[in-house]
Amino acid sequence: MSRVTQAIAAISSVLFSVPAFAADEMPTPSFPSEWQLGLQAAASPVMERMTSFHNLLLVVITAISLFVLALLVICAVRFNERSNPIPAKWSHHTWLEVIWTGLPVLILLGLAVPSYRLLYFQDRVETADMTLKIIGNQWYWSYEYPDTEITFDAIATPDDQIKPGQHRMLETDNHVILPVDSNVRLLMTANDVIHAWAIPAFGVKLDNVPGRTNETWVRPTKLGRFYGQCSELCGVDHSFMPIVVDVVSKEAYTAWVASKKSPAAPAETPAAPPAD
Ligand SMILES: [Cu+2]
Repeated sequence: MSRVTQAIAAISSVLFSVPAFAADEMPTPSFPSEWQLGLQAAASPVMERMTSFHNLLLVVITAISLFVLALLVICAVRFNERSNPIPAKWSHHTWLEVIWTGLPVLILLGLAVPSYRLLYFQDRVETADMTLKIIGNQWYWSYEYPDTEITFDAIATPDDQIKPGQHRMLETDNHVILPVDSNVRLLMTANDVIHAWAIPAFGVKLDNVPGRTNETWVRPTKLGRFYGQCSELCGVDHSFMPIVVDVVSKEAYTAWVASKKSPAAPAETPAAPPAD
């Protein structure tokens, strides 16, 4: 390897290094420590598709922006008063107008196809393995597992009770437990005002509206701990209702359900899931 390629490899490994695994899927600090540039790593089929759609859009909007910038520069340089003292008199050009109307329409229609496919893909799941009902309250979340009759609240852990390894303003006393590689139907509602349950790594963000039930779904594809926050301004403690989801193996999930149902079982939640 030449020195140049070695240098490029060294620089890019620093700039674009990603940890081999991320047990905790959460936002990483920005400059100067970790430089999170993109979205959180996808942990569901919906988020995988959202990420690739986002990457497609990024290419398209960058190309359009560069094209418009080039047109502006050409106009500014070639058609200013000094370099073009006698302006042309014509004001219409049929084919130019057809092109600059038709081309954006084609681009937008081209983007609408993958956009609508994704919209309907994330809307609901055909066959659900289980259901999780999520209820927003001022200012905590209630969870119900209708298949197992498990219910609990998840309340934010105050700053002075955060233990080492926990994340301030992202920790709750109870965690949502979900089995990996299972289709989970998510039903959302609220008891008081509108909240929104959001986990970026799952590509889920849906309003919890009092008096109605909204539906979406998630199929967690990675073991680990995933963080989210209420994403609809719901009052003074809106920023203090975080969401923690532990995705565990199907066996660990079954054991957790059994422990919640049996009064003798001491464990509130299973041990931290292994990193994937
Ligand atoms: Cu809120």
